[in-house]
Amino acid sequence: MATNREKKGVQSRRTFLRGAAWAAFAPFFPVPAGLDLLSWPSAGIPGKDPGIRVLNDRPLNAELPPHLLDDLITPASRLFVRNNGIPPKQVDLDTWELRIEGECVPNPVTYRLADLKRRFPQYTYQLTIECAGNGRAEFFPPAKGNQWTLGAVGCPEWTGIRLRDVLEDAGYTDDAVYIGYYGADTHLSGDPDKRPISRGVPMAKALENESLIAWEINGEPLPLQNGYPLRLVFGGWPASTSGKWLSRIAVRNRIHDGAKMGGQSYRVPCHPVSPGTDVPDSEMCIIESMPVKSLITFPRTHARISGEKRLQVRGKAWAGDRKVDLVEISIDFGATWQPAQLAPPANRLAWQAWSAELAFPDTGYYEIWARAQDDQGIRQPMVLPGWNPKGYLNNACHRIAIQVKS
Ligand SMILES: Nc1nc2c(c(=O)[nH]1)N[C@H]1C(S)=C(S)[C@@H](COP(=O)(O)O)O[C@H]1N2
Ligand SMILES: [Mo]
Repeated sequence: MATNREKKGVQSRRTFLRGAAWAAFAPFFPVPAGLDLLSWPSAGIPGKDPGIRVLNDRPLNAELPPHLLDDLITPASRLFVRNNGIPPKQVDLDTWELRIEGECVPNPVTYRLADLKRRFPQYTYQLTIECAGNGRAEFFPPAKGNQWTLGAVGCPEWTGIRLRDVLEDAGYTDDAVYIGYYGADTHLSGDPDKRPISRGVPMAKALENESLIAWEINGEPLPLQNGYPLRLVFGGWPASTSGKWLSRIAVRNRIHDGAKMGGQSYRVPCHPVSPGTDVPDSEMCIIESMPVKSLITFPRTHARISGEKRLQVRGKAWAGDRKVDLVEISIDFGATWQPAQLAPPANRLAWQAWSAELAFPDTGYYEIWARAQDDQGIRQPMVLPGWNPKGYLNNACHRIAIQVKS
């Protein structure tokens, strides 16, 4: 049975559909190219691309349209923003500290930023982070929360130190199960005792080579909205694990129980449910590695091509902890597929560039579909995958619309 809250959600979605807000759905339901309904309101977030689309301003949440994710290495200006609370107003690099503590740390240690930079070897990796709610807008019955379409994903180069090196330096006991982060952002309510979010990962993920405490994106300090001056980065896992404005890490002897670890947050039904099911918290399981997915980043949807009936399309593909083995393209609604050329990742957990030369049999309207497959043989679904109460893990194929003119 639908709760009142769910009914309200459905109602507001209906109102939404009646308005000009169809634009938000265009990436999923390509409309005839002659009708350009796709518009991404300009946002004006300092340091961000003017094409960024703001979903919410308190807390700030903003995504990029797929054609602005065309860079192999995502520029800081084109990295999405997902805030649960309010970022720190003032950051003083000289006094910023990171404390390592928790049940499994007998002697808690506090490091200054300068100590971290001086004492530990530095690494740079290109790592994909994607919000687990990316694609939420497509679920029906609708899921509450930011109505992300396709662009809450990015893959910049991150520079920092290994979380493992710092944990080993601090020392932890062998009953460690999980790490949990705490950031310097504040709860929307203003209550200093409440955390906007405090998540983490199991020790096995925490100790991987690519699990970083980072202070740079693409050789520049992190943008304020993306966690300046210090954040965690766990490539391939829900980006909610990559704690921003990092000030504390607890090494826990149980699954971390910070804000948004339990209930319905970043969790999906342990067993598949029919759309609209009210799932009790006890039946919800934590999301770990993200599923295989791809984007078409060139051309943008509604492009028109003329002259030769050929087109070079390109995009990105990623698969959580896994590698992508194959990307296939269809221009006939999935009836036939052709393999794309697929580049290897720059390193483990980086997205992979693909491109394909398409030849259209005729002029007219086409949809281009892209479908990736991971190294375990798992492909993206063409339609919306398993409905879940909070609308996570939508990895359906990306489709764009184009018009081929003579
Ligand atoms: N301290 C803190 N860390 C955080 C968040 C937050 O609100 N506060 N949001 C999380 C979520 S849900 C996501 S998807 C990513 C987004 O990272 P980005 O804003 O740099 O793209 O940060 C994660 N880390
Ligand atoms: Mo997220």
